Amino acid sequence: MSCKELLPVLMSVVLMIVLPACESDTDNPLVPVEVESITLDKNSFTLAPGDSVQLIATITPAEATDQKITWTSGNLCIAHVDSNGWVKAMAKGDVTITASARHGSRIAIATVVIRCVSASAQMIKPVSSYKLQYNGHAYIIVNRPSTWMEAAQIAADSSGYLAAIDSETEAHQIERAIVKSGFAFTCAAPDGGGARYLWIGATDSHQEGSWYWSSTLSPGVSTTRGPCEYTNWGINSYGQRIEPDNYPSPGPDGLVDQDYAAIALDNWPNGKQYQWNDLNGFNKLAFIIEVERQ
Ligand SMILES: [Ca+2]
Ligand SMILES: [Ca+2]
Repeated sequence: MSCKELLPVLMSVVLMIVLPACESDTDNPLVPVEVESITLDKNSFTLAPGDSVQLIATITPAEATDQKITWTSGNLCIAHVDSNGWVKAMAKGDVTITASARHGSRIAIATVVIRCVSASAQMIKPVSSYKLQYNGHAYIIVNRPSTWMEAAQIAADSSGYLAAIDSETEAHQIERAIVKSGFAFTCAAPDGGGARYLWIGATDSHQEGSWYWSSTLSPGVSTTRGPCEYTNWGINSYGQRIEPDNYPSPGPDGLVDQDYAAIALDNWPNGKQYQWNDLNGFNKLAFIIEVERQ
């Protein structure tokens, strides 16, 4: 066989050796497969406050090496989302939930509308509330066990907000309303020394340690009224102010901060009756609504 005849034979032998090696590269687990896109099973949906739904994210291609998905809520006051895509509606409003992959370079967004379609929209029964008028405002003591978010929603549905206490005089009027209501309150907070409490409108859920009065005067609109200039946080028997202490306590998905204020009806280790404590917002407590009369 001449050199000319031998060349094609040699070429085919070389290709037979090289080609399988090239093909095997695509299956090599050491070569990363990049995420091209991420999609959600729902792009928009409606929930009632307190309801939950799971979003399912799909990464393309399915064999992408980095399968990590990060979930974020555009407004934690309106909805929370956990690491598995479970969305929990907290209060009325519109919010976007974002699933991101490939370190945030690929995202998918769902719009969630939260509105009252459940029992939380029902009007307060007179039997469970007591109203006191003071300085052009009405204070309504509602003896219905509710989370802080549920209480804030009921306050908004009543054209008011959870009580915002701006002075010692106003604090005393509220104490008077609590006493005159005659209710036998039974709702205690395990993370508040086991004392009984009523929710008021102060929260530091926007920024830890920065306490604001919440305001939900208009349905679907959640804003703040301003920083808490007057406060009445608990003082222990040694005269030390321990509260607000942001003591972590169990929530539905693990430990949560204490981001919502309540008035104590009993003494507790860090304070006395009618002083304030920051509590886990998932406690089911009675509450005080303030309504401005025009
Ligand atoms: Ca806090
Ligand atoms: Ca506390």
